[in-house]
Amino acid sequence: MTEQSDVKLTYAELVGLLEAIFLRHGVSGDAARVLAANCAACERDGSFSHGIFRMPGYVSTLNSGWVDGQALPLVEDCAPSFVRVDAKGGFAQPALEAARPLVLDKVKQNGIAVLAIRRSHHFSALWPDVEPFAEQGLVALSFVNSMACVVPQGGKKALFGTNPVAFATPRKGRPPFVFDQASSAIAHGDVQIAAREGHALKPGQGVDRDGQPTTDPKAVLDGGALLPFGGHKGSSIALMVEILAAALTGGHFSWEFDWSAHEGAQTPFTGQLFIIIDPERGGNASFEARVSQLCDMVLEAGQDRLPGDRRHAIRAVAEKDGIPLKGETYARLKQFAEG
Ligand code: NDP
Ligand code: PYC
Repeated sequence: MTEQSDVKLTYAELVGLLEAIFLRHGVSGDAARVLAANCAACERDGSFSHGIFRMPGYVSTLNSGWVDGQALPLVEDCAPSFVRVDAKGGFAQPALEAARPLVLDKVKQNGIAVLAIRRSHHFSALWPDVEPFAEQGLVALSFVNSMACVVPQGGKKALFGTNPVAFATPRKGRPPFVFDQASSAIAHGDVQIAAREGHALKPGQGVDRDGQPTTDPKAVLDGGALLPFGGHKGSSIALMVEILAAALTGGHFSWEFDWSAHEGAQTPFTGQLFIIIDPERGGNASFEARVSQLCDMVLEAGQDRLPGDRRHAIRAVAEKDGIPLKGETYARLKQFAEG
């Protein structure tokens, strides 16, 4: 195999390579392990806008001093069903890991827990944050705000982040049902990919720096903005995410942080909220079977596929054949890891 030929890595091999990159760029051992697993899972599952495509952004952000890779999250037990975490300028996923045992304990005791993370950087997909809860039989919702690049419906000024919402629930006989979607018409990562690969956006996804509709991803990235999905409805969901992920947690709104002194910084410095529910407390012993039945009905009613089906199909192939990487991408990752 030459450096330029395409390669296939196992999930464990990709995690190891990404972990080495995080460690080499100043991330603590615990955080490097969590971030590497998260990013490798995105690549394995075909979440390409948040897989290894993001590694140069992680590296340039760490080099810029904008994020603290060594941050030790402070977990506070503040009410029977409420956990707060100050991520102290570090990444959100290690903050979630630090809080997980207390959150699970509260769900067990009380049937529900809220986890509010503030002063955190989230640069990934949300499904890896919620899916593990559903694998443990719990229902999980999460909200994160990002950087101001979305104009409210009918507005001119980018105010909201791309603000995704993710939902996960167990279902009988199948992997959890999970959806994970931005509240913008397209994720910022996909605009970057379209610009790199020379694809046009769909009409209704973005505006240029003069507020005029455009399908040119470069015009969106060069002073333009994205639109919410579904007009005023997506705009309200983006607003709700700002309230839950920032106002409620004590994190920054998407327009509030200033990273201009940190050249190369790309990770939004905001907040994240989780709501975790034990469905058994609903008193319906057949909850998981009911979810499965509903999913079947959606397909029977004519929907092509369910959210998560594409990811699981790509995951199954990757688990059998390995995770494919372009040779030049692999070489670049090795360079990040080894210098
Ligand atoms: P998509 O529009 O690609 O997909 C959204 C959801 O819909 C997924 O669960 C997907 O399942 C499902 N889906 C897609 N197409 C269909 C279909 N035809 N039928 C049924 N279900 C379908 O995602 P977005 O572009 O909105 O977001 C991409 C990623 O970007 C997300 O993971 C999000 O978390 C991330 N993001 C992160 C941000 C951050 O601040 N950290 C900010 C914004 C976005 P499947 O995966 O199986 O295709
Ligand atoms: O794809 O919109 C996005 C995004 C923002 C922050 C991380 N991903």
